[in-house]
Amino acid sequence: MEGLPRPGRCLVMGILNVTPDSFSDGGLYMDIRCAIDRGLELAAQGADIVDVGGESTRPGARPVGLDEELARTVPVVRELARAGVCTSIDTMHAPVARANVEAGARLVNDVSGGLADRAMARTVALAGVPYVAMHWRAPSHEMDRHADYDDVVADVVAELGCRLWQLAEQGVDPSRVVLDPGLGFAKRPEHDWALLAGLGALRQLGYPLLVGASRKRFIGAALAVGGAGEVPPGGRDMATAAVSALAAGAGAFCVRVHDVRAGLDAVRMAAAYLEHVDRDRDPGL
Ligand code: PMM
Repeated sequence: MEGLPRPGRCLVMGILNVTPDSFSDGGLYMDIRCAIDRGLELAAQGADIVDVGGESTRPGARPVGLDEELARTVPVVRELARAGVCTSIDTMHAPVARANVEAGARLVNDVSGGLADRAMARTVALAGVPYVAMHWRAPSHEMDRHADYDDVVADVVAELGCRLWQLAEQGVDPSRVVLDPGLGFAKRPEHDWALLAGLGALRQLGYPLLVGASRKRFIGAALAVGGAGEVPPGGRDMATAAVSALAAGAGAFCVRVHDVRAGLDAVRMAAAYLEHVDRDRDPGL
């Protein structure tokens, strides 16, 4: 996609949460210098994009004010961009997206797909940068109450299709849109697995797909064996890499991960695998 690296394989987006309360790295990079160093480290480890976020979206999380979100993200994005790192801004708020694009962010990653802030579509259209529109139903503090689906894959395809239509109406260039099924957002583990297994159906929409599975609860739950409780977030990186390989093997355009080294190995394996797939025998790939 224009404006983003083109390594010839699924992209790896490294996660950098400048928040006190994200579910797995909250509080680690609240200091701006620590956050910048972490961003540089992710880039050195091979992240194609470093995704900077200043507001936690964990289930139950409360919103932060715009000033706080700006203060957490803009200095980090500016410094990383200055150092030549391709950065994205993870925000639901148009003013935060705008300020970070001005500071050098090359992509806007909006977990609400434009639903949380009606000014987002126009802002992205004017900025002319790639835009990740994720499937979203409700703010974090109430999203668990919205996890009802008839057929989660069909419902997510339909709801994203509706988003695409509205984004195009507001001037967002379709060639700059990346879609995301929104794993863990108003989804229970069985929904996350169905969406992962249904990436082929999502690809039918005709847009590149981003998959954000890293360390999420459905992975911790699947790792729990023999009645043991969920494996905590810090113990989910190898399993996340396996999921990244599955997603990239199913044609994902980008995976969003905490452990960049493992994620990069995973997408490289998927690329090697896909090179050997006989598309005449398996036209779905
Ligand atoms: N998940 C989180 C935050 N931002 N962005 C996209 N596009 N897709 C996701 O699945 C996603 C996201 C929440 O997780 P974090 O605490 O690891 O950032």
